[in-house]
Amino acid sequence: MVKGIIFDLDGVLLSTDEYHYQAWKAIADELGIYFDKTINNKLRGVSRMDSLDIILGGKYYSPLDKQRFAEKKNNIYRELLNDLSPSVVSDDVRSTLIALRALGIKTAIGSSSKNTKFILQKVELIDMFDAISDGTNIIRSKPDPEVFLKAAEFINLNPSECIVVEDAYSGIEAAKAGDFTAAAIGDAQSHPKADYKISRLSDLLKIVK
Ligand code: B16
Ligand code: MG
Repeated sequence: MVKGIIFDLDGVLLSTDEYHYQAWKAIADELGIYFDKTINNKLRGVSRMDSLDIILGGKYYSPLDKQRFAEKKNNIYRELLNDLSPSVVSDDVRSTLIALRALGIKTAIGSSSKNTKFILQKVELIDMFDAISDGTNIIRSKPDPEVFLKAAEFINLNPSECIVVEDAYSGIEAAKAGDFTAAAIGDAQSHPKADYKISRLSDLLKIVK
């Protein structure tokens, strides 16, 4: 029986994945490194520093330079986040969260992003979750299951009682490594380990009923 749902943020609840792409593209262009949406898909769910390593593809830069690039990327990203407002949350997302909570299902966030709480506040979604597990409370990012295991712990449920909703290959890997049921949306739909493939968040209501 499903007692809880753990949502990824970027690419699942919001289209902030597009902002991550634009910010990394600016950094890659500045460094003269080829970067496109296919490479960007490899960064989904992956921490900021690990994302930078993927973009740099083995090219050597000092730790200080890497720190500067990551900081610059985050500044560009935060600038783009200024556009966020409650109206960017789709009716499908908002109404699904309300419906799940009305069914007594616990809701949590499981995101690698250190900007999670800032974003949720900006779009006025923060009160829709019983717990938030994000980049600020983990050591290892996806595909390690830590962020989801913490989320389950925060809502006092076992992984077997929770569905993880993910748009990232790394997120599906993490969910399965943690013994969660995995629902894939967007890019993750082609992952062979996904237990469910959904095209919109409200499809979850058919799964839990
Ligand atoms: P930040 P998610 C992930 O969020 C993004 O998919 C990934 O592209 C990003 O690098 C990571 O968060 C860290 O984000 O730089 O904001 O701390 O998909 O797990 O919600
Ligand atoms: Mg994501």
